[in-house]
Amino acid sequence: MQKPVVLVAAFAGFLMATYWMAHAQSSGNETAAPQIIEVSAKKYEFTPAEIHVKVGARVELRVHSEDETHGLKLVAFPEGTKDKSKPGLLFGPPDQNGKVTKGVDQVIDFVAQEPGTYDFKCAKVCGLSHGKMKGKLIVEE
Ligand SMILES: [Cu+2]
Repeated sequence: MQKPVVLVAAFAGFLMATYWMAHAQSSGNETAAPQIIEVSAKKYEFTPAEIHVKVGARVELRVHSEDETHGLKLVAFPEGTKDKSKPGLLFGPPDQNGKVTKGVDQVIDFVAQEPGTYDFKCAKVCGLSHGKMKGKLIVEE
């Protein structure tokens, strides 16, 4: 039963290489000051529910919860994309995307590399209408 382990290891290696390459490409943007966007979260909506940024912008979303713990999770690929080799959004610390810590504002840092519409949703099951708690990030040319 060696094979599955080898496959998993190979896949993990592939993911790390992909991540590293994606990151290497972004080094030109690292020094630019981020565009800070405050987002408030409460049952069951984000405000603003639609966020517009320009392509190439480095963005910092600061998600503050007004009632109980929520979290914002952004899809890295634009709606309708078939090419999953290069994410349209490049996250700084990727573990912050969708991370939820009670009582702590969430900060998500990314570079908007490709124009398109990116869905986001609540990352924590917060009640009956949790599934409806979502929004859109629109990256404009
Ligand atoms: Cu929720």
